[in-house]
Amino acid sequence: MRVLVLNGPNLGRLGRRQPEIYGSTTHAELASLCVGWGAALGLEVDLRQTNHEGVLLDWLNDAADQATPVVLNAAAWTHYSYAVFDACAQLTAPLVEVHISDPTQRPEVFRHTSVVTPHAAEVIAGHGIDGYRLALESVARLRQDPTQG
Ligand code: CA2
Repeated sequence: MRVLVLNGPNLGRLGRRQPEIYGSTTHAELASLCVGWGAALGLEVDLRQTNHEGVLLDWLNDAADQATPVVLNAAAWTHYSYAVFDACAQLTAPLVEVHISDPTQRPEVFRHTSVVTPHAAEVIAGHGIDGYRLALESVARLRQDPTQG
């Protein structure tokens, strides 16, 4: 089964800035970790990152049309993009929301709201890069028992 892992704005800078919040793993390293974690679960991972909201919307629309499960870290768009909210609402296969930090525990109040959560079968936050492994496990679990979403 194919799974889209979609990363939003600035996540391409992983490992280069703010390691105290986001760790020292680069985005390229994250991509290869996800491919390996996915393979071990029988999932074919297609990991992408964009700084352009319309590009993310196109990917989400394609996932909706093809009933592809999505692991989504919409980064800052999580907190205010009603376009991302509407695109997530159209998804037909499981959506798992992931964050490296736990936005609900951070001091900026704007991070305490998520437009993704209402559509997510599961939210994984605050586990660092390992959260992506947990999210892929969640997709694999949901594939076996979609009622547990
Ligand atoms: O914790 C997360 O995964 C976030 O989605 C990351 C977003 C932030 O806006 C959310 O509140 C929580 C920010 C992504 C920026 O990523 C960077 C990575 C390395 C260096 C600088 C930024």
